[in-house]
Amino acid sequence: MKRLFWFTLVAVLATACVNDNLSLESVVESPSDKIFYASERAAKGHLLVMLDAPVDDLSVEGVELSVEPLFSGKLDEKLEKWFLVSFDESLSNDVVAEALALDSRVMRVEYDLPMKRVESTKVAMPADRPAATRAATLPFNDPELEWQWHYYNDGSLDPDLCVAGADINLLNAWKYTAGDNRVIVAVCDGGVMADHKDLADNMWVNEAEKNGTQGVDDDGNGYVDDIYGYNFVADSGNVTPDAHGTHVAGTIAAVNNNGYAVCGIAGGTGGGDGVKVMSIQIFEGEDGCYAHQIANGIKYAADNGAIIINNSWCYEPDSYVGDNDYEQWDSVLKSAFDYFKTNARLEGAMEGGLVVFAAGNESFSTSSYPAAYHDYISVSAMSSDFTAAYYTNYGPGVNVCAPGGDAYYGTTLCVSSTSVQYANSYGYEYMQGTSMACPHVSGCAALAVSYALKQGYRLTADELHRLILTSVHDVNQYQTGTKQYFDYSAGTYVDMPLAPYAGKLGSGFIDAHLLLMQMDHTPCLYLKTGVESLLSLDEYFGGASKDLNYAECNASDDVRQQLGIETFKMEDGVLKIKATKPGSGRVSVKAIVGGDHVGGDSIGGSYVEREFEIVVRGAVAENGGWL
Ligand SMILES: [Ca+2]
Ligand SMILES: [Ca+2]
Repeated sequence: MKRLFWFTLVAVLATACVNDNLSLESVVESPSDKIFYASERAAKGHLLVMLDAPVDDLSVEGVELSVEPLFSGKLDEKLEKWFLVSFDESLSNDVVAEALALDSRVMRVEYDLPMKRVESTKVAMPADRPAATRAATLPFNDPELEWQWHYYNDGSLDPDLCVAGADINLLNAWKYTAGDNRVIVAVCDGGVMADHKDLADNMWVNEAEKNGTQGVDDDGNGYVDDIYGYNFVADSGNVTPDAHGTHVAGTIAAVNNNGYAVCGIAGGTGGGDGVKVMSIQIFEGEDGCYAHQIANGIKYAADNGAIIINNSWCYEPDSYVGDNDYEQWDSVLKSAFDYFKTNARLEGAMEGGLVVFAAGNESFSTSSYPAAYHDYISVSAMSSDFTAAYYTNYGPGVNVCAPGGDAYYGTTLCVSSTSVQYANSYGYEYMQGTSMACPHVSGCAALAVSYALKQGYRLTADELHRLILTSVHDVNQYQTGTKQYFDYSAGTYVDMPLAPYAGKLGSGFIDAHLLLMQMDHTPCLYLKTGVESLLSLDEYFGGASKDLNYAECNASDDVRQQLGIETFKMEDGVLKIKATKPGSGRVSVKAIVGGDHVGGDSIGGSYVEREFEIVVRGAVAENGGWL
């Protein structure tokens, strides 16, 4: 089905004769204009109805209706208008919908559609693999970190298929923060395995429920036994572990520095300081939630403290032609996201909620919806060499790119993260997909909010959205030539031209370190390891370089040592710098404005000092979009 069927808009023109001399034409809305998402796939026995005011006498002749509010707890003016209208499952949705639409108090009738999972591919663990020999000193002791090229890629894991810098630059970001346990990220996906050895410490825990009475809503939030989140498929506090949801959760917040398995982007330093994952379970085995259940999950996330929501699901492809279309339909899901965007907050750090989506894995030339909607971030996927992953959706609606892995490059060049842990399993595994790229962006967002807490910054969700889309490097220059993948329908390897992806993977690939530096308003200067660079700093001093005298540049002994700095001086108005070790560090440059000296007997200028973050990466292509 290319497009969800909906009733044809029929504007009925009615002519009313007001008096003999005057006739007025008015456009009367047809009842069927109020009906949305009519589909055979919709849930039977209920419809989602928006009423302009609560009524107790909604009726359809010959049908027993039950009408109850669709949302509970705190409501905004839109959510309070939504009702779940139930009737016998043997009745036709169409007949009931059309009868309801005749009631003038009914504003909309929505069929309750099942949502589609953004399928991601699990890739078998390699039986044996050579030891990773990455040169960087890793800050945490988790054994899998060496293999998590998507966090830090120096090109060494595979000389042909890994390119240094195709990562989220996480090691440099971790120098500033690795998380804060006040930040809660909702994972709207299959259930997260809450007792996983590498996740348990970073699960959001509803303490009142954990220490409460089974079968009782101890905290009065409307949900019984919701300890780690809620299972919206089964309407139960029993969140059932799912490999996909657990993998996504691990990328955001697997426990760092516990000597076990993998690292998470905002998983802390091992001291209980990782961000927290809340499981909004919307898939269970083959079963998925309907729209009204997901909508309640989104509201639950906001009401219970989450400020970022990571989504790996979508409407059927091609459901919408654009944002106006999405807004016009004004679905129960959009109402819930509007609520999340407005009501989610973290006291002292962030106002509003950030919505992050996987762009989809159909190799379509547009993002799926709701991902594509401009209020949400839609994430495309790249491989370990910067090229578009063969499955990624691209083009209009896609906002930013992140590593998602590529099975045709080999198992170990997929994304490594936690998975459902059985008695003899590793507890982690490799997967590929935009579902894996998406939590890289949510994880970076969680780091940003953690950094805001640390620095005393206050963010709005819109500011964070903007910061994320601009904390990127160019990915387009790598979309040339072809790469290979296996086409199952054709039964053969095919060449995939990369040019169609240029300019269509979003603003660029996300850089966690750059995101934090942007929050500090600290410019980053990118250097290639072992190469002497000459950098003009004019733009950072107001562009008046000719009138500036650079007095001095400063780097601490620590920074000089960490980066192996061999040259670092101002010469002829430019910074001459050479560093021999990958990493990052803060330096400062002082200039004199309005003279060649400051103070003294003759008229002089004044000092202007600026800090810069030096970022040294290995084997980056010349002018590889870094400088
Ligand atoms: Ca509860
Ligand atoms: Ca770990």
